[in-house]
Amino acid sequence: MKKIVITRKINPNMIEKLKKDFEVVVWNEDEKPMPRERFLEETKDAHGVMTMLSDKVDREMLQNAENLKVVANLAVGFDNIDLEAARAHDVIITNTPDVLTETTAELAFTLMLTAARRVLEANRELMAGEWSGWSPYHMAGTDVFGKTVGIFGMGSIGAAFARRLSGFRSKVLYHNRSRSEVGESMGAELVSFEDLLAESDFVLCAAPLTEETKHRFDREAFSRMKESAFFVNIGRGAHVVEEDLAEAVRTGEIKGAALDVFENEPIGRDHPFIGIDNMTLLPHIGSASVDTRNNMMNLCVNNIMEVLNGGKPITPVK
Ligand code: 8YV
Repeated sequence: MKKIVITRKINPNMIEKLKKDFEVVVWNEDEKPMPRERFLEETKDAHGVMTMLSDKVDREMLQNAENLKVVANLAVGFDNIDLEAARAHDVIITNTPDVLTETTAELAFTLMLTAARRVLEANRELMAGEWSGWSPYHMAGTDVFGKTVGIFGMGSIGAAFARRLSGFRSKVLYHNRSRSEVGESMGAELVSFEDLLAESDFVLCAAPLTEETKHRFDREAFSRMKESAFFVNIGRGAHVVEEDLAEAVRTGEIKGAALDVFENEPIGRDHPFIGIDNMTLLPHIGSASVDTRNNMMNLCVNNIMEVLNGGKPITPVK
């Protein structure tokens, strides 16, 4: 029987489905990743693996896993995977595009509105019993309606975000490696990175992490943004030089930031962002709706089954 390793607790129905034809090993601790040693040990004789962002599929792992045919990553991003090494070892890599697009765009919108309207600050005040009364500027925030929004990375999530913005009559700018037809069909205008920063009231980072985009949002980038602007990130934490962002928000160089992703996750109380006002921070929940997570898992399972049964992967990473 071919062996499949799953590195987190997933929907039991999907495990049952796999168990009909395969030997399945599941790491059952919910929030803790499978330790590296165990990952290497279990994948040594595995034919298929379902991985999460926290599992490094690198040269060492691929060399060690002699029978491996397919790695299904439970994410649209695949910066945890060495694609070149996978190619060299003839291992197919799949991801979960499309099924998480709308859910992640919703979270990006939630972050933007939450930061703009000071929702967390207002909630904290009320919960602490410190709401002393109404006054004209009490918790007055920033409108999103009619503002200029810049999208860095006009992939499917960027485009789903731009579609939502049409209801807010926003001017939409974008910066991308290439022109995006779908983005432009929604009225978004391609601009340079510098113009995106200088003209936007809200900058959304929705790009995949590459060598080119790593640490692109640094001190200089934040200094180009308006003092009244917000930075929103649902891409990857490593797009940002986190110390520079902390400094920019702390000193009022930009108005605020709303982030779902961090360079080294999970972050703890000692992270430079903790305790800064105007920081809206979420624990990487962009695609975390029950329906979407089930759809992502299902797609991973189907990708593994297709490949191990001699078929073609449904959503291979190219
Ligand atoms: C994943 C994500 O849930 O899809 C991505 O790239 O960042 C999230 O949707 C997370 O990475 C767990 O693997």
